[in-house]
Amino acid sequence: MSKKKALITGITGQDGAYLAKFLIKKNYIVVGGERENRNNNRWRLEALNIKNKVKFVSFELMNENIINNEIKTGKYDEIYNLAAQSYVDKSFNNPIYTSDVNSLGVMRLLEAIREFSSNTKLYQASSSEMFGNVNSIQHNEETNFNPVSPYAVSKLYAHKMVEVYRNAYNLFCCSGILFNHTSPLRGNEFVTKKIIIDLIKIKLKIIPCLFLGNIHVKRDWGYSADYVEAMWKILQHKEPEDFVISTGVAHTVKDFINKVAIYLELDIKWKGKGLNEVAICNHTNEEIIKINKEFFRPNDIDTTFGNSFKAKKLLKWKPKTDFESLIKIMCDAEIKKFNDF
Ligand code: NDP
Ligand code: GDR
Repeated sequence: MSKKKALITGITGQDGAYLAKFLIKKNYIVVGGERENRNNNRWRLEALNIKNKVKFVSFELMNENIINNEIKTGKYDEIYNLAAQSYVDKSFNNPIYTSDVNSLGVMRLLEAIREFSSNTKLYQASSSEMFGNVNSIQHNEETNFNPVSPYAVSKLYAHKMVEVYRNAYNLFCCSGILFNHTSPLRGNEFVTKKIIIDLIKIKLKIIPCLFLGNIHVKRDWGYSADYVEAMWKILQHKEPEDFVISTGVAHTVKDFINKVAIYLELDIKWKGKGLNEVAICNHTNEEIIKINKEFFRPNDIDTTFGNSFKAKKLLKWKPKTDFESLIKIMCDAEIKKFNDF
């Protein structure tokens, strides 16, 4: 049987790297779409030892010509659209750019598939952010959307367009509604990675303090390497459908900090409230975590966690890595980068 061929857009990002590794293991020909003129953007693929197993092509979600040419000539069995302006906080400062990339970019891709390659299956990276603040216990495929950021609205536009193209043109296009997932390959600005890096640096006395925004929000954190398997399974399902992918368990940012501190043997106690809340190191008596208004968002989601019953039932998918194991994997990977830890 001939090998399947997949295009991963956003291959240089966290999920792109893990998905590439997963598909290579499954014997796919993996083509990676990347933006031009980016420095050192293949480091994640190097870290997973797969850089030489991927064929790279130029890809920009804002460029219709590039997209049309690639879809016309690529003859892809599957496309995984992971490319996005993926930072929720940055979307408040750059709402137009975020919409152009995340919403219209997906339209360009859908149009190209409809016109030039209608047998190609498309996976779209939708987000739990689309649920926003809704009154439901655990969000599933039936939950209403109530997005509260430009990022979330841009993703919802794309999500709905995928549904429209599936129904109107009979295309095999689906969205995975993924809850927050992280890993050693996470971008450094996301809160999980930032906490681990800065607490290691505090322990090593490289920096005195970690500054954070709202540490009382609750998130459902999974492991990226587990979640890319769900992306693939969504495209192997007999019908094109959308699926919620999550662990089903929510923790506050503060829980995450406390677990990391224990793992790094940093003995901390909390004091104060609101903007005056601080964590003090019991060994040095110094304030090592402080709250900074700068890291609060104009709008944020208080609590969000998912129900992946449908994925469990129809895809036989469930997360393999729990919260504690995820923290261990991420801390161990980061500690390795500091010789004197
Ligand atoms: P990353 O931010 O790590 O990666 C984003 C990728 O998109 C990078 O490869 C980036 O390229 C690329 N990209 C950005 N802008 C463009 C553009 N204009 N044209 C082409 N490529 C572009 O994200 P993740 O890997 O964490 O997430 C993957 C996808 O899943 C994203 O769409 C994200 O919104 C979505 N998602 C992620 C979740 C998560 O918790 N990780 C949860 C739910 C959804 P470059 O290297 O050049 O910057
Ligand atoms: P998120 O991830 O917004 O969920 O988007 P992020 O790690 O940025 O924020 C999670 C929560 O932590 C709070 N927070 C802070 N966040 C950051 N980045 N920095 C801080 O200092 C800080 N302090 C508190 C945030 O307010 C937020 O509530 C990720 C991305 O991968 C999206 O692409 C994806 O769609 C969603 O997850 C699901």
